[in-house]
Amino acid sequence: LDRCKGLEMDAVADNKVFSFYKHKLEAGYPKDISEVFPGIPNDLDAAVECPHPECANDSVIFFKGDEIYHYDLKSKTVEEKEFKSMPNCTSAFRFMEHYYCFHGHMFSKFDPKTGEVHGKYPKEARDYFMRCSKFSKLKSKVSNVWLHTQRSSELDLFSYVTGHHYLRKDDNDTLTSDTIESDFKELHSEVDAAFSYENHLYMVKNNDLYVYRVGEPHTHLDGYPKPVTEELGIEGPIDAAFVCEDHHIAHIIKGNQMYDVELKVTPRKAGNERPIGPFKRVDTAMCGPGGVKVIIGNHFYHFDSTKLLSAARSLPEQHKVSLELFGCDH
Ligand SMILES: *[C@@H]1O[C@H](CO)[C@@H](O)[C@H](O)[C@H]1NC(C)=O
Ligand SMILES: *[C@@H]1O[C@H](CO)[C@@H](O)[C@H](O)[C@H]1NC(C)=O
Ligand SMILES: CC(=O)N[C@H]1CO[C@H](CO)[C@@H](O)[C@@H]1O
Repeated sequence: LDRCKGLEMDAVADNKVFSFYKHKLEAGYPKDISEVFPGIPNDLDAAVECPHPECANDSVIFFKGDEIYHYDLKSKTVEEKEFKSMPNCTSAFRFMEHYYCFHGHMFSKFDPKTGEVHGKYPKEARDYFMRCSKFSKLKSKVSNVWLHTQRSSELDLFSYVTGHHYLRKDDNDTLTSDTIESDFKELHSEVDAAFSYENHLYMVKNNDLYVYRVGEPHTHLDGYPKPVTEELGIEGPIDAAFVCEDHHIAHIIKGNQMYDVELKVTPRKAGNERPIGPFKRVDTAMCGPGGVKVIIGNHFYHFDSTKLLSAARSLPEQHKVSLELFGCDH
């Protein structure tokens, strides 16, 4: 187990601490744990650094069985804590200011101050920490993308559906994969179109509309599915649907036409029919702070607004989904 700081790394094994600078063991090391980290026991399972302000003071968190020790690097004091909901960690890891405890091939994300685990954990590590291998396995054509309109950061929080799987990019770039079946039981498999509005996911499959309240887990609303014709005022199936930031309009693409549906109006009806610029059809589309992305196969095209999309006469620059939406290098 180790703790890194720039070019410096501390490793702990049995009862010894090894300190490396630029990959070379520093003079005087290894030293006893009791000398470098007084109050910390031998034979530890895991350690992770926790700098201020993520922990109250610059600290190292040590794990041994179900005991957890916060070691304050400056005052050299030890505080023993009980992290009740946390399993025993065999390894611990800090990434993008988030803390992960691994136990076997499962992991849990925890709050370093309290040890609380929020959300659906433990999760399968292999599904989360191997992003591009996962992506290439799911190379089949994208059928759907939806964006959460209630975003907590400028990052696009979106889900990307291929066949029976969907990939989700959220929480500061974490890429996760699940089956539609596991998280959206009522749907069984892929949907034609999906959009998110006021913390609900609207999924369209043929002429049925399914609505889920966003959460862990997502909950399917009673009374659904209902006919798309009644709920959105347009005949299914449709190809894509999206809501742009701060608007109450669902933009619906069907064939080579685009429609607007005012979500606050009842009964809802599809109006403002217009062409989708240079495209004959699309697989899906999404809208975020930067504008609209139209996705066809593994490529996407960007437009600053729906207006510019429908007015476009020629294809804009083509972008790769894997490279530019998922940060893979292939
Ligand atoms: C942080 O450091 C200050 C000063 O050394 C100390 O008084 C305080 O108790 C420490 N806080 C924690 C949570 O260890
Ligand atoms: C966690 O560690 C404690 C010892 O600190 C041990 O008694 C317990 O069995 C461990 N739990 C698991 C699930 O391994
Ligand atoms: C969704 C999420 O976890 N957002 C966090 C991303 O990281 C910033 C700073 O690192 C946090 O402030 C956000 O809460």
